[in-house]
Amino acid sequence: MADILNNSQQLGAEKYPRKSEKLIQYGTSGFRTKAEELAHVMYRMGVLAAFRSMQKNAVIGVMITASHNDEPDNGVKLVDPHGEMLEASWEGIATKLANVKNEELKSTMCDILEENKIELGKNAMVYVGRDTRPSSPYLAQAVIDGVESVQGCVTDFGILSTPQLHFFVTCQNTNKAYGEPNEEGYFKKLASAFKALRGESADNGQYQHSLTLDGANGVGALKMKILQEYLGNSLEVSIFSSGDGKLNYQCGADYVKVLQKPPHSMQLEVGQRAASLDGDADRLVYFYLDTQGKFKLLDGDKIATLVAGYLKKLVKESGLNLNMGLVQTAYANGSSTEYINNTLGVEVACVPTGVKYLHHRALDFDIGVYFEANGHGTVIFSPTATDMIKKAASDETLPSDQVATAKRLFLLMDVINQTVGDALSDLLLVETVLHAFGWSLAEWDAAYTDLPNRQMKVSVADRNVIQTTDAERRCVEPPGLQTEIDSIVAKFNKGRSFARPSGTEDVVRVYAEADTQANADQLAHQVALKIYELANGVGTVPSLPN
Ligand code: G16
Repeated sequence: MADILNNSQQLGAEKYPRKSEKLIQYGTSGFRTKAEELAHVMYRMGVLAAFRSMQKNAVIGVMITASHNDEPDNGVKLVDPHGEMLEASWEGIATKLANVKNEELKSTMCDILEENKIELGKNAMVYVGRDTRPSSPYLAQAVIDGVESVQGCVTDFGILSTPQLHFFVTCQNTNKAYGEPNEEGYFKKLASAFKALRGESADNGQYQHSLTLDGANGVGALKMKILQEYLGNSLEVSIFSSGDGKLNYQCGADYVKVLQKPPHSMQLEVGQRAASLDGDADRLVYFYLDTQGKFKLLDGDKIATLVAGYLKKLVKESGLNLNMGLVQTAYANGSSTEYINNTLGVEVACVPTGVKYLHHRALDFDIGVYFEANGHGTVIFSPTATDMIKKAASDETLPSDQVATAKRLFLLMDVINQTVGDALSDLLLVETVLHAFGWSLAEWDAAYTDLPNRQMKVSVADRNVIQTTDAERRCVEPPGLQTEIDSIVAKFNKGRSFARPSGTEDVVRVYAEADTQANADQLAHQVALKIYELANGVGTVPSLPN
């Protein structure tokens, strides 16, 4: 054992040394920063993934991506046995291992093994995937070296979307009950359920089966091309930003959501149905131009309400007694929450940012729908719900229309990647619901009108000086900041605003909504200025959005 750890420390120190004293934290979605600062973190996360695999006696995933961040950034996150994000208590372990001095690597590894009762030498298997960033192959090699340094085995899947890796891990750890742990298994499962749900006719009412897709110049564009082969004529997708430009640059779901405009290179016609993926294809937003040529965004809140409304209808028609809940974050538009409560009649829960929190809360329901406003989310069915739907779908004693609806629900479960938010699977889900309702995007959009809103970023010396509570809706640090925010908000009709430190970028994020766009902009700006003043702003003073 000592030999293995000695060698591992030596390789780490020689090939992937920690070169700076800068602290790096396991954040909203793993470690994220400039790619050149990450080699030692990757190596150490390879080691940690192998330890976690030994502890759980299951496959663990490691994804190398910085998702929506700019191309020079990169990141790494670990995927736990059921395809979920790494357990919270291990985030602290990961942060510790990533930050110890080179010469403390061995003793820290020993501590981790001892404290978690892990037997070094047990089989370890780690699945590795990476996005399309130029820095990703080298960083993936660092992870692989880390796993192998403690005698773990690796399956290197090369370029994958983040949700594909989650899917593969789940498939393998369920002995393939969830599907085949490879690309073919993934595409076949999604596409065949989608085609079965679509039936004979690809069009229905106002719904036409052609879609314009912004691939963010990332892995989503590559994978959509493959998915299209499995979809055949059931859905025609024209792909923009398919890899000819820089990743996430003037395109992608984050650009479209935050700036509330179409990707730079896309010329839209009135009514044309368009969607954007993000850099690792786990987020999805839709958009179109209305009859006045005005840009209209259908974000994660709109996707959640569309999907929850449809599922509620199917559950009712199938006669099954299943409860449903919808999980959001503070970024959810106030109008969406009101619509879910008052019109859909579905229970709403609010949790901090990060799919790990949403997923966890969604487990409390028979059917848990969770989406962040940025387009990251999915639907999960409890084992009881899965069982009941499966039984009803083949229960000959039930009326035939109830059986048919249960069959639909059963197929929908296969279109949905329940392991994590998945833009490609979510896209097929949205297309299925629109097809079933025979809706254009305008008809979908008509359910409720978003309150005008604005997001801003503020650079501060240390973003951790902002501490929040109440699912990030209120600041408790620095002292006095929340009182100031409250008095600014009070000046605006329908005003709401909050600030929180990002877990993926070195900024503080500000969200504001109000009765008009001008007021939402003003509100966001005034709160941003207050943060700049009270939380040691650095660089350019935030300016009014234009
Ligand atoms: C990640 C997380 C999301 C989160 C987003 C922004 O998305 O998976 O849950 O909403 O970061 O987080 P923050 O505001 O803390 O920076 P992605 O798509 O970048 O992986």
